[in-house]
Amino acid sequence: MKEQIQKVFDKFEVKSGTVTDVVQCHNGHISRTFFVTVKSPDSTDRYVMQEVNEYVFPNMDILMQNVISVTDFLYNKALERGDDPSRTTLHFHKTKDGKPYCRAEDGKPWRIYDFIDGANTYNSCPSDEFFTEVGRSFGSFARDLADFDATKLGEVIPDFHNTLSRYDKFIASMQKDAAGRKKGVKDEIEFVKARKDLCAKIVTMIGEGKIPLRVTHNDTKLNNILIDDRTQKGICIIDLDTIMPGSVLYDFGDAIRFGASTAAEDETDLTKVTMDLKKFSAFSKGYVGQLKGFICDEEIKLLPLGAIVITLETGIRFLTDYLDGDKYFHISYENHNLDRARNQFKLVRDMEEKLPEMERIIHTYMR
Ligand code: GN1
Ligand code: MG
Repeated sequence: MKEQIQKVFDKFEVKSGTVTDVVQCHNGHISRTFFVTVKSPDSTDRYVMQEVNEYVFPNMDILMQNVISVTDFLYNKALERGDDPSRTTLHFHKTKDGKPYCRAEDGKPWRIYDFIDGANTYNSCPSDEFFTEVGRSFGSFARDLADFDATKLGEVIPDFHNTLSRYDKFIASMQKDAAGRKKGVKDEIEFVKARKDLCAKIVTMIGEGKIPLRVTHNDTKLNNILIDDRTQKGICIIDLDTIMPGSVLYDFGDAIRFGASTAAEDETDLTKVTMDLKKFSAFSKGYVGQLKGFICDEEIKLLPLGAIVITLETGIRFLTDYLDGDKYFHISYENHNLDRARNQFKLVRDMEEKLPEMERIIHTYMR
């Protein structure tokens, strides 16, 4: 691996040196990410190198244009408020011929950015206060992007959080049954079909202009935020590939889906999978606290619905990929996508029961 990484590294306009250490990060389900240490005669530097998944992101030029225009924008925001942009914004390097990514010998696209020291990502929350801080960070990120010009953004994945179109794609995959797996997932198929109306709810409200489109992150998993080791504050939002016009309902919801679950996304003992209302409340406190006055009351009221719909959508996407033969998400074993789908559907059931309580909690933070 080191040799391959070195060859890719040498294509970039960075301080030259020898790759001495490569550690793969196994958080993401899409691209391959590596933490890379490079030694030169007078320093040791660390970078993050990523091989981007072109099945998911077929237009690398648009993808990187989006990422660079967002990071440039956030860099200036950080400067304006007196933050250190090298710790609060990702800094991507160009190739020696001035491009934001290069191609390795096998044709796969790679990019590189500076590693931010003294900070880490988390896959579960050590405390409720921690999750309030995560909510605050994602909320302030949404505020930062409020005046970003959406016309500068290409649509990297069309209909990314259009839950109804996700439903239609699922029906099409089910009918095609490419991997011959349909017969084994009858209950799951019924579960989804019974919720077609739920899939349409947010999309319809957006279409009717009842809730606005905003520039959103669209992948607000807990592990997409860097937390400073010393201060335990969220310092930098990462994984900017899906920044597009969207709804805050989905960003709020996705953070809850992942961070307020009492189990990992692929836990197979479903008795362990519930939505923790204390975690829900903790995140809402931070998120709504930042966005009150910035977004409409109507959007705030609908945040709990966002949590249910995005959890359903994510489960549908896992199940669709299972039916398609595991083409989209990385898997570690044969039924991984099915286990993930079942896990998400269990979470949907639990959230459906807890909806009145979620709404009550949100209400207390609106005042
Ligand atoms: C993918 O790459 P990662 O793991 O942050 C996916 C998200 C899903 C998530 C489910 C581009 O995110 O949409 O919610 O898996 N990203 C893309 O864990 O499809
Ligand atoms: Mg990620």
